[in-house]
Amino acid sequence: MQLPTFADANASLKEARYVVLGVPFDRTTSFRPGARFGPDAIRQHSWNFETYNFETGIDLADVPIHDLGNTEEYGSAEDMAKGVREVVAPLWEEEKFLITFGGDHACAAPVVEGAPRNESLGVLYLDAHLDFRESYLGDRRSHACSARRMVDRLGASKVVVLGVRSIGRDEKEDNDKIGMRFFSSFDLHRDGIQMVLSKAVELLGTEKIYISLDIDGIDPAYAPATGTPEPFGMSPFDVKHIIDATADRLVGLDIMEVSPPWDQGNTSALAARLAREAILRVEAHHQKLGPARR
Ligand SMILES: [Mn+2]
Repeated sequence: MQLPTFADANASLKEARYVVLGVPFDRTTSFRPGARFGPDAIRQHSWNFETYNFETGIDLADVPIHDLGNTEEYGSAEDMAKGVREVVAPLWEEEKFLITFGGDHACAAPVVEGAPRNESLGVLYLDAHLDFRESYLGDRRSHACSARRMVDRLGASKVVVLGVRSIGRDEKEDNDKIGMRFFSSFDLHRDGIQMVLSKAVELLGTEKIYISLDIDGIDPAYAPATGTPEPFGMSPFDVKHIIDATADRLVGLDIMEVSPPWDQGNTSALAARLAREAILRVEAHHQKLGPARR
């Protein structure tokens, strides 16, 4: 059987404005493995939705999307990071909107590292965990270190974490010195997503925003199929709002840690729907500007 592509990915790479990439790598998962199967499960579920979207008036069948397929398999996280950087660097150069499906969250840092260094780029990092360890289980490329690697690359002021509710003492102490900003899911529940997001975007102050979504940032009631589920999470509506409200400056998105062996389908469906939401909202912004401006 031919593996499914992402739904409505009918354009060639050259024509495409949106490019889907899978990284089937989960060797740094620390609890329940399986995220390596995430990319194909998300693709499969992407076919479950209407191509037409009533909120934006856009039909995804008319939007130039290309599915690059999956990267090769890698033996180590360091090899994975090198491989992913090589795949994504030319896509960043060509200003493609990159949608990357993991894989464990280790797969996200090299996507950001592949971006040109002169970009005014900020990351909204949506996660139950701070992922701020210098190294975890002897691996600097562990999924528990991804936000730290992005801070290494962009600087502490260019990454803001949303939805966090689990922080180790060592990463807390490190971050007290380094100063990456974060808003807990408790802040979000108390103040509302609109207020927290506008603060986060103001703190970043960048022309461009990249969203890195660990699906465990969303509550396990909505997204149970993940490696390290953590109660008290964000709602799918919160994440939809984050995507919708940043679409005018969004340049890419990854969705990591969907683990199909634990899924009854709802987690993959949510991931696929959020990826489609990002394409729809960014495309709606693009069409408003007109084809001459991007
Ligand atoms: Mn996480």
